[in-house]
Amino acid sequence: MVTDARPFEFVLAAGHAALVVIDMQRDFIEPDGFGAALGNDVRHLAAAIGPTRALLEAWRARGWPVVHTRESHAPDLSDCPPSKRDRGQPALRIGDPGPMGRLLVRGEPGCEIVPALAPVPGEAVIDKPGKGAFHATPLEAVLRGLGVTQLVIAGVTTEVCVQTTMREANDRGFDCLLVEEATASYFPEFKRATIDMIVAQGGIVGWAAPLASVLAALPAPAAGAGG
Ligand code: TIU
Repeated sequence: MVTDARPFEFVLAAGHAALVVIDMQRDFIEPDGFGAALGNDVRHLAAAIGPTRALLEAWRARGWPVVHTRESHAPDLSDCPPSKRDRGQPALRIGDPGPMGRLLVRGEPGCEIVPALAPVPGEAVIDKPGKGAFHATPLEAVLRGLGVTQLVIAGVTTEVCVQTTMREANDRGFDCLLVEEATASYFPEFKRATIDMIVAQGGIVGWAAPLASVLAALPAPAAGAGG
């Protein structure tokens, strides 16, 4: 049980809680990617890498399900609505060539997950054209197929793709726990506000908890589980 979760304790369903790592891609975290092209200070996001890595190691050691998502588009941008590509006045738009390849396009270096968090064989990788990870993806079917009932969430950014995905998951009947140090925003005040609104009203969207209390709540790895 995660005892100091907000708004109250979270009872982890051993083996049925998937770790969902949202969009920890070079395009959001490193300089010269999509996040920077939108005018953001990307330095705020690196802090989430180490805590997310700790969660990955814990889940892998137990052989529990891990899912990674990537916000990404087909090379012909057929899955990118013009409203998304044309919005605002960014330095570069989705699909434009940048120092890490075409922004948010599948197969380009910038679209890849940062090396420290790279998926390992057996972990699902969901390419998502939207902010929410359930929109136009097989994520729900993948989770149901794995017998998952809970999502433990890490990733970026807290108020955009993380919050959207948690709301989508909530409506589909998954209990969601956001790990506070494993998520980040370009705007620290938005991270704080997002966590507050997730846990308000008796957990209207879900739970949030510190990394240490999540790790402390995990059962010892079974002999032979994971890697
Ligand atoms: N801009 C921003 O904060 N986020 C995104 O565009 N995508 C994700 O959050 N993954």
